[in-house]
Amino acid sequence: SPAISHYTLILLIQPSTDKILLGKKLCGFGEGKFNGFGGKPNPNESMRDCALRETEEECGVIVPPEFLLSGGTLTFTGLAPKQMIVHLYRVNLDNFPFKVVPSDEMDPTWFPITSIPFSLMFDDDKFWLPKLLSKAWSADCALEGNFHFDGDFVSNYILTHNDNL
Ligand code: 6U4
Ligand code: NA
Ligand code: NA
Repeated sequence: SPAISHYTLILLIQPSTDKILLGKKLCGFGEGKFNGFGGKPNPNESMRDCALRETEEECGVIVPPEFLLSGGTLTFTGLAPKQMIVHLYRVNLDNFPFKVVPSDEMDPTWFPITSIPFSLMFDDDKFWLPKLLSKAWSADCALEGNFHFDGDFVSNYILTHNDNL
């Protein structure tokens, strides 16, 4: 069976302005795409600590741990030889003061929640992100998404995904 790599992905929402802070990836995997913040845990680092560290490193936002809400997991297969498990988190930025600082990895950009640039994001995002952003969402309705990519991951073609996100 393929190796499994774990990642974190953090969505920063500001309900008072109906906006989301996304980062334009300036290098590496998915360069040029808009995405949430996150990455791989360091050895012996918990997923939550990874999420807090990556958010600060990539956009300067220091999230108090109590405001990091678990949003479930997305599993990506078809990315031979490895399978990816992405641990989702949602943060409400109205709950604490913060400063946005661009990094070498990410150019942080605000978007209205009503006009998220899905055509400039990973193709799976349009399936699960609206559910994580909905007013009805709460930490006890964790998403469980399964996506299977066919062919070349750069062209990002989704063969199948589950419906019970
Ligand atoms: P390495 O692999 O050592 O460069 P790191 O720099 O920590 O790790 P990075 O920034 O490349 O990792 O992490 C990938 C980020 O992209 C994570 O936040 C997970 C996220 N991600 C990966 N596939 C995704 C997909 N299909 N849709 C999505 N986010 C994805 O929305
Ligand atoms: Na990263
Ligand atoms: Na990293």
